[in-house]
Amino acid sequence: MLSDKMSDALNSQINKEIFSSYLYMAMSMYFAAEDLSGASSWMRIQVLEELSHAEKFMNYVNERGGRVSLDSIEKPAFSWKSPLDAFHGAQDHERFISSSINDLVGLAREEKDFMSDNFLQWFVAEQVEEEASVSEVIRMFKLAGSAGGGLLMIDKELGSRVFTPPTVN
Ligand code: OFO
Repeated sequence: MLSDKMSDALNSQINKEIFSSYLYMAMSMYFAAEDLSGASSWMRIQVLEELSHAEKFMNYVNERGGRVSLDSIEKPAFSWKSPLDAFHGAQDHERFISSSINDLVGLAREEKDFMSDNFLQWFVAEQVEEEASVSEVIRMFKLAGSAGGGLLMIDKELGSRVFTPPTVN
């Protein structure tokens, strides 16, 4: 059985994961408006990933006899200065999520809740990938600079991303 403290912290993380999907949907719409269909599609896949993260947390809370309590979702930004600025926003957000996962692991250890600690290790590894994939896109945008042709090539590359659902337990 989850402690109240752990249950509250996991519920707060569920809200953060759903906010992540909302933020990336807003970014996807921004890219669509900028005629960058590849970047828009990349972000739509990110939306699905985030929802799968939320689902993983919800399933876990249920499995441990906790109660999922969905809270309201904060309004995300809807416009960015440039494609690079949007991906910098995504990078900042992923760093924030990594630190939130680290705090959850810290709490699980403090409470000697080793089941939660073990469950959270999937997210610790996932955040390495999440941060790396956004950093890779930023690197590509920086290399392309403001050249229109380079931007189109990156957009095409981003459009080739496919969604691979993580195993949801
Ligand atoms: Fe982007 O990893 Fe979940 O929030």
